[in-house]
Amino acid sequence: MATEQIVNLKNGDAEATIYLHGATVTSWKIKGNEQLFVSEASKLDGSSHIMGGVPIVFPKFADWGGPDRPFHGFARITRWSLKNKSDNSATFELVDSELTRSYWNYQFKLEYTVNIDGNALRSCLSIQNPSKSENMPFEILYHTFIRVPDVRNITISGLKGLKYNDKTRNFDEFVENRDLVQIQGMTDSVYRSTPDVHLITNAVGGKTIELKKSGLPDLVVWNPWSEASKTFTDLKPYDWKDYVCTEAGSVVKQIVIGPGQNYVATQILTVL
Ligand code: TA6
Repeated sequence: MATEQIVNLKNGDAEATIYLHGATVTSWKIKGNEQLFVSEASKLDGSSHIMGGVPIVFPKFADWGGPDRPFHGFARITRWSLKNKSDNSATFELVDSELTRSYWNYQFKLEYTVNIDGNALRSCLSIQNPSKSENMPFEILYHTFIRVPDVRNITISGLKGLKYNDKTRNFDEFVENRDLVQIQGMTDSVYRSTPDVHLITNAVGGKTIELKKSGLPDLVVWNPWSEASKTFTDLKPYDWKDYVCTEAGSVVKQIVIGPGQNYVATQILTVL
């Protein structure tokens, strides 16, 4: 990897670090307290995606055509360019290349701005279709790893009554009946059309994190729990206790934008 590989932001009591590899936010601290989880087993040298922080899933979620196409798309395994930087904000860019077109034959331009302000981390992605004639279909997701003292104690609000597909049960469809979702075993659920705000309780320091989203109708909740955790080479066996993935995205239905159009997907995490 080129020598310049990370960007650091600072604003009062808040700090953040973003790797150019995947434009992945790997650290977000408030008064020195880390709010994101990155596995000690994660590769950080550009040879694979970063296991933790806020990786960007684009243009496809999960498996989209076997080993020849990177799981969760190519945005998280590609080096982005830094376009603008101030103390508390940085903007990154990724455009199509021969390699991206070999996976997915579309022209595109992504502009991603990360901003820290008070207790908030703001991630704003603009997805642009520069083509003069072709529509561009895609999926998008912030694969956010929230650090927690013990995942068994957290709750996630706003999911009651919603349909979800459970990857741990053949991807069958269920309706959520819990007021507050808890993680009590291996969890891999794709909730659709969720509200714009979810609260995650018992995060670092017992605080609540507000996840606010726009342009991102779905929420994926993932934790591999103890057994499956051991099958990931980029997780330590005990990591599962220390994080929950709450992933704001549009993955149930593809977004389609016309020639010259753009789409904006924003996530704001706030420690309340
Ligand atoms: O977003 C949830 C998920 O798709 C899970 O099914 C799980 O396998 C996970 O992402 C991790 O995938 P990764 O490629 O980051 O190891």
